[in-house]
Amino acid sequence: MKAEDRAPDRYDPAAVEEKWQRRWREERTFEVRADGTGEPYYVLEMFPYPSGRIHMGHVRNYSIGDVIARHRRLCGHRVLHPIGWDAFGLPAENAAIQHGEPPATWTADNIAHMRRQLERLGLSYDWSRELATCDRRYYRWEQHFFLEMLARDLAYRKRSQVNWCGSCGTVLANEQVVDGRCWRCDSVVEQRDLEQWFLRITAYADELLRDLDRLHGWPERVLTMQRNWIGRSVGAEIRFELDGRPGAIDVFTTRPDTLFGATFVSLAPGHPLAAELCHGTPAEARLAALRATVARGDAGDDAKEGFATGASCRHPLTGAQLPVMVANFVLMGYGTGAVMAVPAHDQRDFEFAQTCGLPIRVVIQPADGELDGATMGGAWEGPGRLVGSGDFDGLDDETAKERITQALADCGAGRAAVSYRLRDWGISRQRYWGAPIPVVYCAACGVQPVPREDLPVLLPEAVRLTGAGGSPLATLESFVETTCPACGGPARRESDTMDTFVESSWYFLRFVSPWDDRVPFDPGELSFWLGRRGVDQYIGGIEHAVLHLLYARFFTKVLRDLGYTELGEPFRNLLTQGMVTKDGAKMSKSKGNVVDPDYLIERYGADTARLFCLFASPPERDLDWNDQGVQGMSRFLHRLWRLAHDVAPRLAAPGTPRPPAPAEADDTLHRFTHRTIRRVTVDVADRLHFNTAIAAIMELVGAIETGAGTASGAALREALDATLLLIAPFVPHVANELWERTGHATSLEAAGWPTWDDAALVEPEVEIPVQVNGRVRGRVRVPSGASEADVVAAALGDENVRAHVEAKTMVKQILVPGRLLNLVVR
Ligand code: ANZ
Ligand code: ZN
Repeated sequence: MKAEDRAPDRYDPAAVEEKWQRRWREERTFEVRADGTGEPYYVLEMFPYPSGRIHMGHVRNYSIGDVIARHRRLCGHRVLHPIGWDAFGLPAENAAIQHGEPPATWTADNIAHMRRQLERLGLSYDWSRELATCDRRYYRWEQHFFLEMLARDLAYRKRSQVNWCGSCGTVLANEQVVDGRCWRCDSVVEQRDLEQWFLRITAYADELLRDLDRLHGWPERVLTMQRNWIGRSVGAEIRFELDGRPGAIDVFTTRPDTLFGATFVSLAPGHPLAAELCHGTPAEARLAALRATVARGDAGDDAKEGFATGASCRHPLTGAQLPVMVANFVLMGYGTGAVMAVPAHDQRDFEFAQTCGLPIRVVIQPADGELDGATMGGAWEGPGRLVGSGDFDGLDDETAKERITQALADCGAGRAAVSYRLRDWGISRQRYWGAPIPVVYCAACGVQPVPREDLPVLLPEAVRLTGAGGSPLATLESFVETTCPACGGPARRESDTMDTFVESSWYFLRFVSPWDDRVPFDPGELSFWLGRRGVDQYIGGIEHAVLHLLYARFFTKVLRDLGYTELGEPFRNLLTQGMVTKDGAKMSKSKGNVVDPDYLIERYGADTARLFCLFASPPERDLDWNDQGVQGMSRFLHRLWRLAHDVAPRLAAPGTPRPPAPAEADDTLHRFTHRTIRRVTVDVADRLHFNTAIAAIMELVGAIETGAGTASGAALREALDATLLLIAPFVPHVANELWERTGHATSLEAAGWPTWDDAALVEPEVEIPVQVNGRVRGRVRVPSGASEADVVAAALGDENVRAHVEAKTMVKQILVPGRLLNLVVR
């Protein structure tokens, strides 16, 4: 034993933790390659943004992942447990603007600090796979994938209305706008017209939706959020010819059954026809005004505003003349940007019709009602039978949907259609600290991809960041000026960078071979760790339910179709952990209620910090910070330490079998040990209920304390070894130390996860209620597995039972073994 390996006899978390962390580092304990024995298991926590310091949310997230990783290793799995840095993004750039420090330096410093913090938590990462997305070796492949997507029309450029956050000075994807505000800084988002790069996620809408049904290991809540976000609607597209001029308005509706109730048609303010129809008319000014309110995002949810264009169109089946309106609640980005308005059966249309004095026609009559357009107080959106609908009268709404759609198809005025809420993913960001988009613009040849051999397009480091609007790279002539790969003439580089969510969409794949510069994913490592399975367990916050988790699913499918993998879904099992709160509020800098993990580690040690995060609440629930709770965990580890040292002299040598005729104290402890092994195994392996697992181990510690004086050395050995093995995933440092100190020559890891003996779970005696004619008259204790005759004999030994059967005739005896005896008498 080396001198520094000898920690003092009092529990000193700092010394113990340093010793084991050094050993794991020196022995590269957690480095794995795709070879050797053991079934592969890939556990991953959502990688952090290197903001500077870790917070309690990280500690919780990574502790959960580490328990799973360490438990699986003990079970004999070959475990891949990597970590990296989601290193591009706005804060680095803002820090640079404020303090003049280059984003690359700021980021590298933060990573160094946070890496040290993670190491101090004793997390069992394979550090040889550490990656940072701002590393050219990483984003080079991202640029490569972008070009492949470009070649397959999965990436494209278009001018469109985009979400603009003025305070972040950049465009946001739809997923990054929450209730009309920026997901990062909470400012109100405006609409701007910009040329942007998009990834065609809508080409995968159907598959993204369909495959949700296969994700049995995902929380129902996340599946629902994704389903709603993709928002598949089945209905019809219907054509309304314009009246007195060429052209037509196509609408998307989910209610073709209400076609005869359409009394006007509404266009989105941004619809090209709206501008065309209003051009040169008094409506032109109103259109401009309405567009402005929509662009500012203050078109309130309740105010249905709009106006008549003056133009009209024709009902496709009746030929009736219907006015064409513009309405603020019709969105350009959904369906066709136009709706057929059915005020009697759509509440928005109802309100709009009332403000504009437009007719309301009832065409669906509910089973028990007599709706009347003149008197109804709101739209009837429910089911019913058709009225006022010509040949379709009397049909129920579901049948009518099909029939009317068919009738429209027959006359060429419509067809069945599916619409998605999901929009293509706008990935251009007018910011510096991101992966350059690898294209150039040539006046003669247009958009040209950068040749593969010229990748990566390096992000230049010497950029002056001022915070003034516009893409910072655009001001750097040495970056922008280039030559066209096609004609050799002068060309300009794209100066926008990619959304950082692109990096996090595929990092879990790159972990299989982050060192490889020839291919993005080493085939052997890839098929071993991911194959068609995907990450076995992914852990992260619910806030990514649509953003990151949807993008990652999309990228996975694209990379599969590009031939890089065989994987259809990235994450087999997903655990969304709750927040860390203090006094009921989310821990956050702005609330000033942050507990610093460093303080916790210094004061109590990493094992205590981990144990608290895992014990105080089940992983999916919020965890409320509690000083007493932390102290309680610390006291428990001190208690465990003392107990191990107290019983150490009495322990039998490791592996000593139980004596053939054990004393009762031995048997009790033996049974308790095996019951605990089973409880903890079920909680950890199947349910991820770490809090109840820890509670069970605590009870076992209590049982060892009770049995310490009476149980044999073999029983104590069995119980203590099991305790240390079961608790090792939670508090690996102290568990390994005590393992070593209690006479084990081989490592705790080598011992493996304990298994229970079913025979030991059998209670030696059971209590059985005894019924006489169906009413409980007594209880007897009998050896478990006792025969019916024995149980009946015991029952008749009970005074009360005997009083109820005496002088009667026994008709029947029914024994439910181990549970109940029923005596039927007459
Ligand atoms: C006529 C109708 C009658 C409608 C009725 C509803 C009830 P989901 O379920 O979200 O897909 N709609 C279509 N495009 C729209 C747009 N760009 N902006 C705002 N509203 C739009 O909703 C589809 C329904 O929303 C469509 O069906 C259409 O109104 C409206 F009794 O058409 B409906
Ligand atoms: Zn050119």
